[in-house]
Amino acid sequence: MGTLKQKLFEKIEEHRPRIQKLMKESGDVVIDQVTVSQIIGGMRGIKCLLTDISYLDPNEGIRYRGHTLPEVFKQLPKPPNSEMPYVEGLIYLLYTGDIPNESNVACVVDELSKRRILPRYVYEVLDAFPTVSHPMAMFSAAILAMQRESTFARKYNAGLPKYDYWDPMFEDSLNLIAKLPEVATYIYSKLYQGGKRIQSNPNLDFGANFASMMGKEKPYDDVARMHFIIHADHESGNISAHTGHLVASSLSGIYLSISAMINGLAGPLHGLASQEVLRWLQEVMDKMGGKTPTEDEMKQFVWDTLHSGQVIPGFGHAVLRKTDPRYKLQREFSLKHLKNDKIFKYVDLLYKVVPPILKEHGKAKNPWPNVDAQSGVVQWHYGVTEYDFYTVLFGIGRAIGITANIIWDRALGFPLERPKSLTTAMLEDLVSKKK
Ligand code: CMX
Repeated sequence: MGTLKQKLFEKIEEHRPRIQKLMKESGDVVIDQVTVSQIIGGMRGIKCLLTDISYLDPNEGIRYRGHTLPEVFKQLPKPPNSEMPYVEGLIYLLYTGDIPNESNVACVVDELSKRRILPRYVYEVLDAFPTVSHPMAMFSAAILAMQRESTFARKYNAGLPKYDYWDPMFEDSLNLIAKLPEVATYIYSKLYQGGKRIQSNPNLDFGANFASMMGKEKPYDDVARMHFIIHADHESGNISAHTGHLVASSLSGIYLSISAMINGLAGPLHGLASQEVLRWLQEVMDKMGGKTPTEDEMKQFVWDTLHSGQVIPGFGHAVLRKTDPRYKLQREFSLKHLKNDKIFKYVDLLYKVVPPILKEHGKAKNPWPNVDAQSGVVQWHYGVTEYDFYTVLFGIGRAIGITANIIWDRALGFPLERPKSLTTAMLEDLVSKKK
Protein backbone atom coordinates (compact mmCIF):
# COMPACT_ATOMS: atom_id res chain seq x y z
CA MET A 1 0.00 0.00 0.00
CA GLY A 2 1.44 3.42 -0.96
CA THR A 3 1.89 6.11 1.70
CA LEU A 4 -1.21 8.10 0.71
CA LYS A 5 -3.50 5.08 0.76
CA GLN A 6 -2.03 3.76 4.01
CA LYS A 7 -2.48 7.15 5.69
CA LEU A 8 -6.02 7.44 4.32
CA PHE A 9 -6.85 3.98 5.65
CA GLU A 10 -5.58 4.94 9.15
CA LYS A 11 -7.60 8.16 9.08
CA ILE A 12 -10.74 6.33 7.98
CA GLU A 13 -10.39 3.78 10.78
CA GLU A 14 -9.97 6.64 13.28
CA HIS A 15 -12.95 8.59 11.97
CA ARG A 16 -15.58 5.88 11.57
CA PRO A 17 -16.39 5.51 15.30
CA ARG A 18 -17.12 9.27 15.52
CA ILE A 19 -19.84 8.99 12.87
CA GLN A 20 -21.20 5.77 14.35
CA LYS A 21 -21.36 7.41 17.80
CA LEU A 22 -23.15 10.49 16.44
CA MET A 23 -25.72 8.33 14.67
CA LYS A 24 -26.26 6.00 17.62
CA GLU A 25 -26.32 8.48 20.47
CA SER A 26 -27.49 11.74 18.86
CA GLY A 27 -29.48 10.75 15.80
CA ASP A 28 -32.55 12.70 17.00
CA VAL A 29 -30.83 15.99 17.94
CA VAL A 30 -32.30 18.89 15.92
CA ILE A 31 -29.62 20.92 14.10
CA ASP A 32 -31.65 23.23 11.85
CA GLN A 33 -35.14 24.15 10.73
CA VAL A 34 -36.40 24.79 7.21
CA THR A 35 -38.37 27.82 6.09
CA VAL A 36 -40.67 28.24 3.11
CA SER A 37 -38.19 30.63 1.48
CA GLN A 38 -35.44 28.02 1.79
CA ILE A 39 -37.65 25.37 0.19
CA ILE A 40 -38.52 27.67 -2.73
CA GLY A 41 -35.16 29.42 -2.79
CA GLY A 42 -32.71 26.65 -3.63
CA MET A 43 -32.22 25.31 -0.07
CA ARG A 44 -29.88 28.22 0.79
CA GLY A 45 -28.17 27.84 4.14
CA ILE A 46 -29.91 24.67 5.37
CA LYS A 47 -27.35 22.78 7.45
CA CYS A 48 -27.87 19.29 6.12
CA LEU A 49 -24.60 18.08 4.62
CA LEU A 50 -21.53 16.63 6.32
CA THR A 51 -17.96 16.95 5.05
CA ASP A 52 -14.55 17.35 6.67
CA ILE A 53 -12.70 18.13 3.45
CA SER A 54 -13.40 21.88 3.56
CA TYR A 55 -15.55 24.48 5.28
CA LEU A 56 -16.73 27.80 3.84
CA ASP A 57 -17.08 30.68 6.27
CA PRO A 58 -19.13 33.57 4.79
CA ASN A 59 -16.59 36.18 5.91
CA GLU A 60 -13.30 34.35 5.99
CA GLY A 61 -13.74 32.15 2.91
CA ILE A 62 -12.70 28.57 2.40
CA ARG A 63 -10.62 26.44 4.76
CA TYR A 64 -9.20 23.19 3.45
CA ARG A 65 -9.03 20.65 6.27
CA GLY A 66 -9.05 23.53 8.75
CA HIS A 67 -6.38 25.61 6.97
CA THR A 68 -7.06 28.97 5.28
CA LEU A 69 -5.78 29.29 1.73
CA PRO A 70 -2.78 31.45 2.70
CA GLU A 71 -1.87 28.77 5.29
CA VAL A 72 -2.22 26.04 2.66
CA PHE A 73 0.03 27.91 0.24
CA LYS A 74 2.57 28.51 2.98
CA GLN A 75 2.64 25.00 4.42
CA LEU A 76 2.50 22.69 1.41
CA PRO A 77 5.87 21.67 -0.07
CA LYS A 78 6.90 23.41 -3.28
CA PRO A 79 8.84 22.10 -6.25
CA PRO A 80 12.34 23.59 -6.58
CA ASN A 81 12.34 27.18 -7.97
CA SER A 82 8.55 27.45 -7.71
CA GLU A 83 6.33 29.98 -6.00
CA MET A 84 3.36 27.64 -5.75
CA PRO A 85 3.04 24.28 -3.97
CA TYR A 86 2.70 20.87 -5.55
CA VAL A 87 -0.88 19.99 -6.51
CA GLU A 88 0.03 16.51 -5.30
CA GLY A 89 0.53 17.95 -1.80
CA LEU A 90 -2.99 19.33 -1.86
CA ILE A 91 -4.32 15.90 -2.86
CA TYR A 92 -2.56 14.44 0.19
CA LEU A 93 -3.98 17.17 2.43
CA LEU A 94 -7.56 16.91 1.19
CA TYR A 95 -7.60 13.12 1.19
CA THR A 96 -5.96 12.54 4.58
CA GLY A 97 -6.32 15.81 6.51
CA ASP A 98 -2.56 16.02 7.12
CA ILE A 99 -0.02 18.45 5.71
CA PRO A 100 2.38 16.21 3.76
CA ASN A 101 6.16 16.27 3.93
CA GLU A 102 8.40 16.14 0.85
CA SER A 103 8.49 12.36 0.86
CA ASN A 104 4.68 12.04 1.09
CA VAL A 105 4.38 14.40 -1.86
CA ALA A 106 6.99 12.48 -3.86
CA CYS A 107 4.87 9.33 -3.45
CA VAL A 108 1.78 11.08 -4.83
CA VAL A 109 3.80 12.54 -7.72
CA ASP A 110 4.93 9.01 -8.51
CA GLU A 111 1.41 7.52 -8.16
CA LEU A 112 -0.07 10.05 -10.58
CA SER A 113 2.78 9.75 -13.01
CA LYS A 114 2.20 5.98 -13.27
CA ARG A 115 -1.50 6.44 -13.96
CA ARG A 116 -1.33 9.12 -16.67
CA ILE A 117 -1.79 7.13 -19.86
CA LEU A 118 -5.18 7.68 -21.48
CA PRO A 119 -6.98 4.74 -23.09
CA ARG A 120 -6.97 5.08 -26.88
CA TYR A 121 -10.76 5.19 -27.19
CA VAL A 122 -10.87 8.45 -25.19
CA TYR A 123 -9.07 10.24 -28.05
CA GLU A 124 -11.57 8.69 -30.45
CA VAL A 125 -14.51 9.92 -28.35
CA LEU A 126 -13.02 13.43 -28.37
CA ASP A 127 -12.26 13.27 -32.08
CA ALA A 128 -15.92 12.47 -32.76
CA PHE A 129 -16.94 15.89 -31.41
CA PRO A 130 -17.39 18.73 -33.89
CA THR A 131 -14.77 21.44 -33.38
CA VAL A 132 -17.54 23.92 -32.51
CA SER A 133 -18.37 21.91 -29.35
CA HIS A 134 -18.02 23.48 -25.94
CA PRO A 135 -14.90 22.08 -24.22
CA MET A 136 -16.89 21.31 -21.05
CA ALA A 137 -19.20 18.98 -23.00
CA MET A 138 -16.12 17.22 -24.39
CA PHE A 139 -14.45 17.09 -20.97
CA SER A 140 -17.51 15.54 -19.39
CA ALA A 141 -17.94 13.02 -22.23
CA ALA A 142 -14.30 11.90 -22.03
CA ILE A 143 -14.62 11.28 -18.29
CA LEU A 144 -17.93 9.49 -18.79
CA ALA A 145 -16.44 7.26 -21.49
CA MET A 146 -13.78 6.10 -19.04
CA GLN A 147 -16.43 4.52 -16.81
CA ARG A 148 -15.44 1.20 -18.36
CA GLU A 149 -12.15 1.55 -16.44
CA SER A 150 -14.03 1.62 -13.11
CA THR A 151 -12.32 -0.59 -10.53
CA PHE A 152 -15.24 0.06 -8.21
CA ALA A 153 -17.84 -1.24 -10.70
CA ARG A 154 -15.78 -4.37 -11.29
CA LYS A 155 -15.23 -5.08 -7.60
CA TYR A 156 -18.82 -4.22 -6.70
CA ASN A 157 -20.11 -6.71 -9.26
CA ALA A 158 -17.79 -9.34 -7.84
CA GLY A 159 -19.19 -8.63 -4.33
CA LEU A 160 -17.52 -6.12 -2.05
CA PRO A 161 -18.35 -5.37 1.62
CA LYS A 162 -19.77 -1.86 2.10
CA TYR A 163 -16.92 -0.61 4.27
CA ASP A 164 -14.39 -1.54 1.60
CA TYR A 165 -16.07 0.57 -1.10
CA TRP A 166 -13.66 3.44 -0.47
CA ASP A 167 -10.66 1.41 -1.63
CA PRO A 168 -11.59 1.01 -5.33
CA MET A 169 -13.05 4.55 -5.22
CA PHE A 170 -9.62 5.76 -4.16
CA GLU A 171 -7.96 3.83 -6.99
CA ASP A 172 -10.44 5.21 -9.53
CA SER A 173 -9.97 8.73 -8.15
CA LEU A 174 -6.20 8.70 -8.61
CA ASN A 175 -6.55 7.01 -12.00
CA LEU A 176 -8.92 9.73 -13.13
CA ILE A 177 -7.11 12.75 -11.67
CA ALA A 178 -3.85 11.60 -13.24
CA LYS A 179 -5.51 11.57 -16.67
CA LEU A 180 -7.35 14.89 -16.52
CA PRO A 181 -4.44 17.07 -17.74
CA GLU A 182 -4.05 14.84 -20.79
CA VAL A 183 -7.80 14.97 -21.52
CA ALA A 184 -7.91 18.76 -21.07
CA THR A 185 -4.84 19.53 -23.17
CA TYR A 186 -6.03 17.17 -25.91
CA ILE A 187 -9.29 19.13 -26.04
CA TYR A 188 -7.31 22.38 -26.11
CA SER A 189 -5.10 21.24 -28.96
CA LYS A 190 -8.02 19.88 -30.97
CA LEU A 191 -10.23 22.94 -30.60
CA TYR A 192 -7.68 25.73 -30.76
CA GLN A 193 -4.34 24.48 -32.06
CA GLY A 194 -5.22 22.41 -35.09
CA GLY A 195 -4.41 19.19 -33.24
CA LYS A 196 -0.76 20.12 -32.54
CA ARG A 197 0.16 18.28 -29.34
CA ILE A 198 2.93 18.05 -26.79
CA GLN A 199 3.28 14.65 -25.12
CA SER A 200 2.95 14.24 -21.36
CA ASN A 201 6.28 14.13 -19.48
CA PRO A 202 6.30 11.49 -16.71
CA ASN A 203 9.22 13.22 -14.97
CA LEU A 204 7.25 16.38 -14.22
CA ASP A 205 4.84 17.09 -11.39
CA PHE A 206 1.14 17.69 -12.10
CA GLY A 207 1.41 21.49 -12.56
CA ALA A 208 4.64 21.45 -14.58
CA ASN A 209 3.40 18.65 -16.81
CA PHE A 210 0.17 20.52 -17.48
CA ALA A 211 2.10 23.68 -18.37
CA SER A 212 4.40 21.68 -20.62
CA MET A 213 1.48 20.05 -22.46
CA MET A 214 -0.09 23.49 -22.91
CA GLY A 215 3.20 24.58 -24.50
CA LYS A 216 3.77 27.23 -21.82
CA GLU A 217 6.99 28.39 -20.19
CA LYS A 218 7.52 29.33 -16.53
CA PRO A 219 5.76 30.72 -14.55
CA TYR A 220 2.72 29.03 -16.17
CA ASP A 221 3.57 25.88 -14.15
CA ASP A 222 2.92 27.98 -11.02
CA VAL A 223 -0.21 29.48 -12.57
CA ALA A 224 -1.49 25.95 -13.15
CA ARG A 225 -0.63 24.86 -9.60
CA MET A 226 -2.29 27.95 -8.10
CA HIS A 227 -5.35 27.50 -10.30
CA PHE A 228 -5.90 23.83 -9.48
CA ILE A 229 -5.30 24.36 -5.75
CA ILE A 230 -7.66 27.31 -5.26
CA HIS A 231 -10.46 25.65 -7.23
CA ALA A 232 -10.23 22.27 -5.51
CA ASP A 233 -13.10 22.47 -3.04
CA HIS A 234 -15.72 24.84 -1.64
CA GLU A 235 -17.51 22.65 0.92
CA SER A 236 -20.40 20.35 -0.01
CA GLY A 237 -23.38 22.47 -0.99
CA ASN A 238 -22.17 24.16 -4.20
CA ILE A 239 -23.51 22.69 -7.41
CA SER A 240 -20.44 20.76 -8.55
CA ALA A 241 -19.64 19.30 -5.12
CA HIS A 242 -23.23 18.50 -4.36
CA THR A 243 -23.80 16.90 -7.75
CA GLY A 244 -20.71 14.72 -7.35
CA HIS A 245 -21.80 13.67 -3.86
CA LEU A 246 -25.42 13.05 -4.90
CA VAL A 247 -24.64 10.97 -7.97
CA ALA A 248 -22.01 8.98 -6.09
CA SER A 249 -24.53 8.26 -3.33
CA SER A 250 -26.28 5.83 -5.70
CA LEU A 251 -22.89 4.05 -5.95
CA SER A 252 -22.43 5.26 -9.52
CA GLY A 253 -18.66 5.38 -9.11
CA ILE A 254 -16.08 8.08 -9.74
CA TYR A 255 -16.28 8.42 -13.53
CA LEU A 256 -20.08 8.84 -13.65
CA SER A 257 -20.06 11.16 -10.63
CA ILE A 258 -17.22 13.41 -11.81
CA SER A 259 -18.70 13.65 -15.31
CA ALA A 260 -21.98 14.77 -13.68
CA MET A 261 -20.26 17.32 -11.47
CA ILE A 262 -18.51 18.75 -14.55
CA ASN A 263 -21.94 19.30 -16.13
CA GLY A 264 -23.06 21.28 -13.09
CA LEU A 265 -19.86 23.31 -13.12
CA ALA A 266 -20.54 24.23 -16.76
CA GLY A 267 -23.41 26.59 -15.87
CA PRO A 268 -22.87 30.39 -16.08
CA LEU A 269 -23.95 30.92 -12.49
CA HIS A 270 -21.23 28.50 -11.35
CA GLY A 271 -17.88 27.69 -13.01
CA LEU A 272 -18.70 29.11 -16.42
CA ALA A 273 -18.58 32.57 -14.83
CA SER A 274 -14.80 32.57 -15.37
CA GLN A 275 -15.33 32.61 -19.14
CA GLU A 276 -18.26 35.01 -18.80
CA VAL A 277 -16.03 37.59 -17.12
CA LEU A 278 -13.66 37.61 -20.10
CA ARG A 279 -16.54 37.60 -22.60
CA TRP A 280 -18.07 40.59 -20.81
CA LEU A 281 -14.71 42.38 -20.69
CA GLN A 282 -14.19 41.78 -24.40
CA GLU A 283 -17.55 43.42 -25.07
CA VAL A 284 -16.47 46.43 -23.01
CA MET A 285 -13.15 46.60 -24.88
CA ASP A 286 -14.90 46.32 -28.26
CA LYS A 287 -17.23 49.13 -27.35
CA MET A 288 -14.25 51.22 -26.23
CA GLY A 289 -12.38 50.49 -29.48
CA GLY A 290 -9.34 49.34 -27.50
CA LYS A 291 -9.17 52.47 -25.30
CA THR A 292 -9.05 51.90 -21.53
CA PRO A 293 -12.37 53.06 -20.04
CA THR A 294 -12.42 55.80 -17.45
CA GLU A 295 -13.99 55.01 -14.11
CA ASP A 296 -17.23 56.71 -15.17
CA GLU A 297 -17.35 54.81 -18.46
CA MET A 298 -16.84 51.52 -16.62
CA LYS A 299 -19.62 52.38 -14.18
CA GLN A 300 -21.90 53.00 -17.15
CA PHE A 301 -21.07 49.55 -18.63
CA VAL A 302 -21.87 47.92 -15.30
CA TRP A 303 -25.20 49.75 -15.02
CA ASP A 304 -26.07 48.95 -18.66
CA THR A 305 -25.50 45.25 -17.96
CA LEU A 306 -27.66 45.36 -14.84
CA HIS A 307 -30.41 47.34 -16.61
CA SER A 308 -30.48 44.78 -19.39
CA GLY A 309 -31.36 42.18 -16.74
CA GLN A 310 -28.00 40.36 -16.72
CA VAL A 311 -25.75 39.59 -13.78
CA ILE A 312 -22.21 40.99 -13.46
CA PRO A 313 -20.14 37.83 -13.85
CA GLY A 314 -17.50 37.17 -11.22
CA PHE A 315 -19.36 39.09 -8.50
CA GLY A 316 -21.67 37.82 -5.78
CA HIS A 317 -21.83 34.46 -4.04
CA ALA A 318 -24.42 32.20 -2.47
CA VAL A 319 -22.43 31.88 0.79
CA LEU A 320 -19.52 34.37 0.82
CA ARG A 321 -20.17 37.86 2.13
CA LYS A 322 -16.66 39.32 1.65
CA THR A 323 -14.08 39.37 -1.13
CA ASP A 324 -13.26 35.77 -1.98
CA PRO A 325 -9.75 34.84 -0.69
CA ARG A 326 -9.31 32.91 -3.96
CA TYR A 327 -9.76 36.25 -5.74
CA LYS A 328 -7.27 37.90 -3.38
CA LEU A 329 -4.62 35.24 -3.92
CA GLN A 330 -4.83 35.59 -7.68
CA ARG A 331 -4.82 39.37 -7.35
CA GLU A 332 -1.58 39.21 -5.34
CA PHE A 333 -0.05 37.00 -8.01
CA SER A 334 -1.29 39.40 -10.70
CA LEU A 335 0.10 42.44 -8.91
CA LYS A 336 3.47 40.70 -8.95
CA HIS A 337 3.44 39.21 -12.45
CA LEU A 338 0.93 41.12 -14.57
CA LYS A 339 0.79 44.56 -13.05
CA ASN A 340 0.82 46.30 -16.41
CA ASP A 341 -1.51 43.89 -18.16
CA LYS A 342 -4.34 45.80 -19.81
CA ILE A 343 -7.08 43.33 -18.85
CA PHE A 344 -5.80 43.09 -15.29
CA LYS A 345 -6.20 46.87 -15.10
CA TYR A 346 -9.81 46.47 -16.29
CA VAL A 347 -10.42 43.86 -13.61
CA ASP A 348 -8.88 46.09 -10.99
CA LEU A 349 -11.14 48.89 -12.09
CA LEU A 350 -14.11 46.55 -11.77
CA TYR A 351 -13.04 45.73 -8.20
CA LYS A 352 -13.32 49.45 -7.51
CA VAL A 353 -16.60 50.22 -9.28
CA VAL A 354 -18.78 47.09 -9.10
CA PRO A 355 -19.28 46.58 -5.32
CA PRO A 356 -20.73 50.07 -4.70
CA ILE A 357 -22.99 49.69 -7.75
CA LEU A 358 -24.25 46.27 -6.65
CA LYS A 359 -24.92 47.74 -3.20
CA GLU A 360 -26.87 50.62 -4.73
CA HIS A 361 -28.68 48.20 -7.07
CA GLY A 362 -29.81 46.50 -3.88
CA LYS A 363 -30.31 42.91 -5.01
CA ALA A 364 -27.09 40.91 -4.60
CA LYS A 365 -26.50 39.86 -0.98
CA ASN A 366 -22.77 39.87 -1.65
CA PRO A 367 -21.41 42.70 -3.84
CA TRP A 368 -17.80 41.45 -3.70
CA PRO A 369 -15.81 39.56 -6.36
CA ASN A 370 -15.56 35.79 -6.37
CA VAL A 371 -12.80 33.50 -7.72
CA ASP A 372 -14.02 33.77 -11.31
CA ALA A 373 -13.44 37.52 -11.52
CA GLN A 374 -9.65 36.97 -11.62
CA SER A 375 -8.91 33.50 -12.90
CA GLY A 376 -9.53 34.15 -16.60
CA VAL A 377 -7.40 37.26 -16.61
CA VAL A 378 -4.36 35.33 -15.40
CA GLN A 379 -4.92 32.72 -18.11
CA TRP A 380 -5.35 35.41 -20.75
CA HIS A 381 -2.10 37.03 -19.76
CA TYR A 382 -0.18 33.79 -20.36
CA GLY A 383 -1.71 33.34 -23.80
CA VAL A 384 -4.67 31.10 -23.00
CA THR A 385 -7.13 33.49 -24.61
CA GLU A 386 -9.70 30.88 -25.62
CA TYR A 387 -11.98 31.66 -22.71
CA ASP A 388 -14.41 28.81 -23.44
CA PHE A 389 -11.64 26.62 -22.03
CA TYR A 390 -11.42 28.27 -18.60
CA THR A 391 -14.06 26.14 -16.92
CA VAL A 392 -12.17 22.99 -17.91
CA LEU A 393 -9.26 24.30 -15.82
CA PHE A 394 -11.69 24.88 -12.93
CA GLY A 395 -12.93 21.30 -13.42
CA ILE A 396 -9.47 19.74 -13.10
CA GLY A 397 -9.00 21.42 -9.72
CA ARG A 398 -12.54 20.71 -8.54
CA ALA A 399 -12.20 17.01 -9.33
CA ILE A 400 -9.57 16.77 -6.58
CA GLY A 401 -11.90 17.99 -3.83
CA ILE A 402 -14.89 16.07 -5.04
CA THR A 403 -13.06 12.77 -5.30
CA ALA A 404 -11.86 13.37 -1.72
CA ASN A 405 -15.45 13.88 -0.65
CA ILE A 406 -16.71 10.81 -2.48
CA ILE A 407 -13.98 8.51 -1.10
CA TRP A 408 -14.86 9.67 2.41
CA ASP A 409 -18.62 9.31 1.73
CA ARG A 410 -18.01 5.65 1.00
CA ALA A 411 -15.51 5.23 3.83
CA LEU A 412 -18.05 6.52 6.35
CA GLY A 413 -20.88 4.51 4.82
CA PHE A 414 -23.05 7.52 3.92
CA PRO A 415 -26.30 6.30 2.37
CA LEU A 416 -28.24 7.19 -0.75
CA GLU A 417 -29.23 10.87 -0.66
CA ARG A 418 -33.00 11.26 -0.78
CA PRO A 419 -34.61 14.46 0.58
CA LYS A 420 -38.41 14.78 0.63
CA SER A 421 -40.44 17.03 -1.66
CA LEU A 422 -43.88 18.59 -1.21
CA THR A 423 -46.47 19.92 -3.66
CA THR A 424 -47.40 23.62 -3.75
CA ALA A 425 -50.84 22.76 -2.31
CA MET A 426 -49.21 20.92 0.59
CA LEU A 427 -46.94 23.87 1.26
CA GLU A 428 -49.89 26.32 1.18
CA ASP A 429 -51.79 24.04 3.52
CA LEU A 430 -48.88 23.72 5.95
CA VAL A 431 -48.37 27.50 5.93
CA SER A 432 -52.05 28.25 6.59
CA LYS A 433 -52.05 25.84 9.55
CA LYS A 434 -48.99 27.53 11.05
CA LYS A 435 -50.37 31.09 10.75
N1 CMX B 1 -24.94 40.83 -10.65
C1 CMX B 1 -26.24 41.18 -10.66
N2 CMX B 1 -27.16 40.66 -9.84
C2 CMX B 1 -26.75 39.77 -8.95
C3 CMX B 1 -25.41 39.38 -8.83
C4 CMX B 1 -24.49 39.93 -9.74
N3 CMX B 1 -23.20 39.58 -9.75
N4 CMX B 1 -25.31 38.49 -7.83
C5 CMX B 1 -26.55 38.31 -7.34
N5 CMX B 1 -27.42 39.07 -8.02
C6 CMX B 1 -28.88 39.11 -7.86
C7 CMX B 1 -29.42 37.70 -8.13
O1 CMX B 1 -29.55 37.45 -9.53
C8 CMX B 1 -30.74 37.77 -7.41
O2 CMX B 1 -31.66 38.48 -8.22
P1 CMX B 1 -33.23 38.05 -8.31
O3 CMX B 1 -33.74 38.26 -6.91
O4 CMX B 1 -33.78 38.96 -9.32
O5 CMX B 1 -33.23 36.61 -8.71
C9 CMX B 1 -30.40 38.63 -6.20
O6 CMX B 1 -29.22 39.37 -6.54
C10 CMX B 1 -30.12 37.85 -4.93
O7 CMX B 1 -29.11 36.90 -5.22
P2 CMX B 1 -28.13 36.41 -4.06
O8 CMX B 1 -28.95 35.77 -2.99
O9 CMX B 1 -27.20 37.51 -3.67
O10 CMX B 1 -27.23 35.35 -4.83
P3 CMX B 1 -27.58 33.83 -5.14
O11 CMX B 1 -27.17 33.00 -3.99
O12 CMX B 1 -28.97 33.65 -5.63
O13 CMX B 1 -26.61 33.55 -6.38
C11 CMX B 1 -24.61 33.74 -7.61
C12 CMX B 1 -25.22 33.52 -6.23
C13 CMX B 1 -23.13 33.47 -7.56
C14 CMX B 1 -25.24 32.75 -8.61
C15 CMX B 1 -24.89 35.21 -8.04
O14 CMX B 1 -24.22 36.10 -7.19
C16 CMX B 1 -24.47 35.50 -9.49
O15 CMX B 1 -25.27 35.24 -10.41
N6 CMX B 1 -23.22 36.01 -9.70
C17 CMX B 1 -22.70 36.21 -11.05
C18 CMX B 1 -22.27 34.88 -11.64
C19 CMX B 1 -21.02 34.37 -10.94
O16 CMX B 1 -20.05 35.09 -10.76
N7 CMX B 1 -21.03 33.07 -10.60
C20 CMX B 1 -19.83 32.41 -10.04
C21 CMX B 1 -19.93 32.12 -8.54
C22 CMX B 1 -18.70 31.38 -8.05
C23 CMX B 1 -18.66 29.99 -8.62
O17 CMX B 1 -19.52 29.15 -8.26
O18 CMX B 1 -17.81 29.71 -9.48
